[in-house]
Amino acid sequence: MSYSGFNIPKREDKITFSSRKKYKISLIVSEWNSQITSKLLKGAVETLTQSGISNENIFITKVPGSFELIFEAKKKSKESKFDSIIVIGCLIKGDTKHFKYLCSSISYAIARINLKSLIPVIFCVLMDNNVEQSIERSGGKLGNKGADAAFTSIKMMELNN
Ligand code: DLZ
Repeated sequence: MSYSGFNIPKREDKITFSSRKKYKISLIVSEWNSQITSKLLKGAVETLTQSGISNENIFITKVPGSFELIFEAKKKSKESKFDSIIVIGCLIKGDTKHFKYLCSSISYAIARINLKSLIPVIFCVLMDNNVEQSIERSGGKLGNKGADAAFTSIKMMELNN
């Protein structure tokens, strides 16, 4: 597997594992390119539950496209119900200028939400040149970025605790 830059945590002890039962996580998922986002979601949920997060503390909200991740993340970050949020989307370059503006506005907006929010908002939005690249990053040769985002959210919740 190619190096993705992500540090996969080693096996955790029982105490670390059980201390995570209390964490509540919001997963906001774009339905655009759902053949990819559903795999990212699966990778995130499996990693969270395998790392000690309870199934009943994982809250999934679907939005139509990645642009709508912004509004939903803003709303959820103010609810004081969650310990972290993961936004999941997949932008694939097309023939119009949508890709360029969606990529920059979504990353900028999620960064701005993080500046104000008291809980971390983890960015799991693929921005690929073609669907093959997205397949590689959603459970293919380059791993599953949903799983990476889940590990990141756990690390950030533990830092923020
Ligand atoms: C319009 C659009 C386009 C062209 N491409 C994508 C994409 O690759 N991935 C994605 O998640 N969403 C795309 N969208 C939809 C926008 O995110 C948004 O849903 C609409 O512009 C409505 O606000």
